[in-house]
Amino acid sequence: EKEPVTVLVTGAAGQIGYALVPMIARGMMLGPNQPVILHMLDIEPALEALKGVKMELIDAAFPLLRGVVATTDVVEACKDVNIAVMVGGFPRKEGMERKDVMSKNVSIYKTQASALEEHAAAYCKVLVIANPANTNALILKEFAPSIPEKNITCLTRLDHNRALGQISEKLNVDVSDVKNVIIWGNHSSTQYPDVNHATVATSNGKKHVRELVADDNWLNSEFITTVQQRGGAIIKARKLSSALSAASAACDHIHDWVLGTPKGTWVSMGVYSDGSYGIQPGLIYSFPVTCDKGEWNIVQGLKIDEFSREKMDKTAQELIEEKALANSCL
Ligand code: NAX
Repeated sequence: EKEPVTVLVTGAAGQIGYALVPMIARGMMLGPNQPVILHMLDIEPALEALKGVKMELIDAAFPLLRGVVATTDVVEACKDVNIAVMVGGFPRKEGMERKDVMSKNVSIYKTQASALEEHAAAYCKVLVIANPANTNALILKEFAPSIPEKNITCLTRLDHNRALGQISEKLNVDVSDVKNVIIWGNHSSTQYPDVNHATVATSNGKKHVRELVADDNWLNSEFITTVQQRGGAIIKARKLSSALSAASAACDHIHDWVLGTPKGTWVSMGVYSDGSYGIQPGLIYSFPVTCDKGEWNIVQGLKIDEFSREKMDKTAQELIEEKALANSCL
């Protein structure tokens, strides 16, 4: 039998955490034959709730779950972890300045980066979900220099999946037949959901989404804003932010990273920019990637038209500004 993989979930007493930990324990992140040990970290005010989540995990008798740690001690939480899913952070509250929120998150991500740096297993893979996700990941990278930069990523798979969902609804096709949308840039409302390379598998072979959706106007405006603002629409409807879809996307992200993307398919991940597509190196920017043997690679050579270029640069600009703001908080 396989050795268990240790997965850290920070902010595990929160809403995404509550949806995510059972998915991990069921094998949705690492596959149905991979035993897991869960490390759950939260802060003191949430400790009782966190203990409740641990009780429920025990009560669910998940066959793959080989151990659960519920703690407020960041060192204990990070000990020997192979995969770290960073969901905990400081949320923006009404009336708070952007700089104040950034400053709180910079300080959280500095501390947690150092703990991962010292205590995680070698080659630990990190996924940052907490907002501002791209910039939190960048801070984590700066303060965990021994973790390879290729191992530090942020979540834009939810946005990617939302884009697949919108196309599937529009064309009334199975979502699994829609492939190769792209989310470029920041996990924020400046992200650019791009369908120029997206396809749908049909009984007559593979067709381009642009060919099937006759309405260019919808693709160039409503589709983009719907995906960009989907998070807000969920809050309006649920009075709470996305949780099950975020948890599911987190599983997809790690699943594909570790186990590989299917041939001919790419996914979107926030990764450390190497200058591909003219995006300034040193940002965590969402690109189309394929994964193989536990490594992602940016899909190269896609044609970028003027419409896309402008949107890709605009979201990069926002990340440059966020990076400057984060640096001013150090
Ligand atoms: P919740 O407020 O329900 O949960 C957050 C949890 O983090 C709480 O239990 C809190 O006590 C804990 N926490 C706070 N500071 C911590 C620290 N220093 N160490 C450990 N735990 C800490 O939020 P939830 O709805 O679960 O969302 C979590 C984060 O995901 C938020 O930052 C949110 O903005 C972000 N999101 C990111 C998405 C993405 O696609 N990248 C989509 C969903 C989500 O909005």
